[in-house]
Amino acid sequence: MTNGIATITDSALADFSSKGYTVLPQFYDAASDIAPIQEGIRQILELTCRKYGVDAPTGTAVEAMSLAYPRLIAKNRAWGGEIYDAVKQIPAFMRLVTGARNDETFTALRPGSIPGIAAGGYGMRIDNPGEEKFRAQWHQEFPSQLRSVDGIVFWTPLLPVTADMGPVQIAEGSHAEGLVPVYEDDAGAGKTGAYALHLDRAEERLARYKIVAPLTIPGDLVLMDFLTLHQSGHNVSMTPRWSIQFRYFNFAEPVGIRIGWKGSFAAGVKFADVLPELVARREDAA
Ligand SMILES: O=C(O)CCC(=O)C(=O)O
Ligand SMILES: [Fe+2]
Repeated sequence: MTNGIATITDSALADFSSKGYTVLPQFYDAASDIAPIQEGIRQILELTCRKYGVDAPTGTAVEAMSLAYPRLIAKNRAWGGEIYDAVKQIPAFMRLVTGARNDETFTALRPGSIPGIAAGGYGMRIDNPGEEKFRAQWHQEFPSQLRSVDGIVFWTPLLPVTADMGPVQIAEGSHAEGLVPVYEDDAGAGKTGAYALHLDRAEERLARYKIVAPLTIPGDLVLMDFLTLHQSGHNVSMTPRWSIQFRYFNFAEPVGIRIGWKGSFAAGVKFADVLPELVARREDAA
């Protein structure tokens, strides 16, 4: 342990700095930290199924997330958006996001930093089988979140993630690329905002790194550097992949100070207006 704070081991610190990510098994307590969030989701799904007259099992959180949610969106995809917006307002979720251990961990990974929680940078993903529109393709977190270059993504699952559920793919060590320019293209899938951003010369860059896709269970925490290349896998299972993500950043980082810690898409800001140097010229983009 470092500095007597029991949040992260020296080997995890070294891992994070060389690979641009690390997995902390059971960082959170599945029963006391995660189960109350799952129960909040269950209650919201129960209320929503009742409201729309959808007959689906919501007796347990696992049933609600894995059976009721797909049944609901099979009737009307927009009802899924209602759930997506609702669940991030569950008090137990906000308690997880704001827990002191998160800022202690951030400070251990970014010595001398002043941690901030990226506004609009916290929520839950529901990665549905076969759905491309909201799949996050290869990206660095910085252009879609801004705030500070040395931010860190906190990612933790709400259901056990199996290989066929398309776990997040991470290009190990790819934070070494530094800031990669991006261009916009909807990829023919109606993608908008951060989902429409493409990395400049993605294939050429990705070829340099090993791709890993850690399998995790509730309680496990994946931490990713804001510069690490990562993407959503393809969910080819029958079950939506439910997960939590939030971002911490560093108020003391010079670029963050220069841009006034501005946010990106979720804050209604066009990143190109904040950091024009990050925009790739289309003809350069392979
Ligand atoms: O969960 C995913 O599929 C993508 C996650 C991601 O890009 C993030 O948490 O920043
Ligand atoms: Fe991301």
